[in-house]
Amino acid sequence: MNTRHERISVLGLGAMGRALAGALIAAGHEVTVWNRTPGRAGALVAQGAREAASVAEAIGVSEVTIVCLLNDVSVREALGPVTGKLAGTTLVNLTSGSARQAREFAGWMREFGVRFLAGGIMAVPPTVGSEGAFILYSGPRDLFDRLAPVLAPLGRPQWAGEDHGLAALYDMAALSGMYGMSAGVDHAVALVHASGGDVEAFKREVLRPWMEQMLAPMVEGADVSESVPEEYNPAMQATGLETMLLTSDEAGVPAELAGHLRASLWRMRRAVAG
Ligand code: FVH
Repeated sequence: MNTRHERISVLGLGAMGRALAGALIAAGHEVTVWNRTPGRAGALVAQGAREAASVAEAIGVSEVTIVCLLNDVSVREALGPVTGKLAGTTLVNLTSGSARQAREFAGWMREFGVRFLAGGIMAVPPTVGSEGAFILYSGPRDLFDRLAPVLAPLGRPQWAGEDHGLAALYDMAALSGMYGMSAGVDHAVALVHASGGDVEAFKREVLRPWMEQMLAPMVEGADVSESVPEEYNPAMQATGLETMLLTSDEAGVPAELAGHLRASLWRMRRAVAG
């Protein structure tokens, strides 16, 4: 995808905002940055960014403004005082939020005549702009089509639909999947560590090959039904999960780290009962 060069402002210079601004500068865009707390723009300015003294200034100088703050509340706090300057602007909000928050925010932007895309970043700061990175966008398709080449340096742009809540919904759902796996692998390592095992060897020789083997079938097999396929007998799985919890208790691993096992046990017991 060819990158078209534009004037782009980035509001928010946390770890993610800095990564986004850096990728846009590297792609040749004319980037203006703003952060609530001054003093975080130094490295970006050295790379060619311009630092705005206020949100209004940042929005005023660019064709597109990307917002990447902590949460929905912080975005409303930052934009609330400048709504009078928003008419006719184009805004992309990459701040994480819920689907309802995204829809309500889109309604708020509509009131002020803003062309608006909501987004969900499927990357972490070091992977922004890398091959596997992608960003979900929802909102008007024509706006997505216009901005996709401009935003491509951040990660592959992927349209989720006209409903502004969809990018947030898919983002939060995908993160839930990731945190579930993260909880599982952290617990696995805690278990081996607490029992005196060789954690690095376990990771390399057991955990990683096992996770790699199971990733695709796990995602394919994910569903919302209460039944479990015959080859994965739910009574057998419930017994296995009870044994994993027993092993965890025996090793003295905090019960809070095994919440994912209790979630699966709950599901298997329901399948057995149903
Ligand atoms: N970092 C990551 O791995 C994830 C990957 C997926 C997407 N998330 C989301 O990106 C948003 C920003 O995350 P971040 O990593 O940049 O977060 P921080 O480094 O904590 O920086 C937070 C920035 O937000 C500013 N801020 C906070 N409250 C306000 C406010 N009321 N008004 C204006 N700005 C505010 C903060 O400014 P300051 O504290 O430096 O003044 C930072 O710029 C986030 O939604 C992730 O879920 C990142």
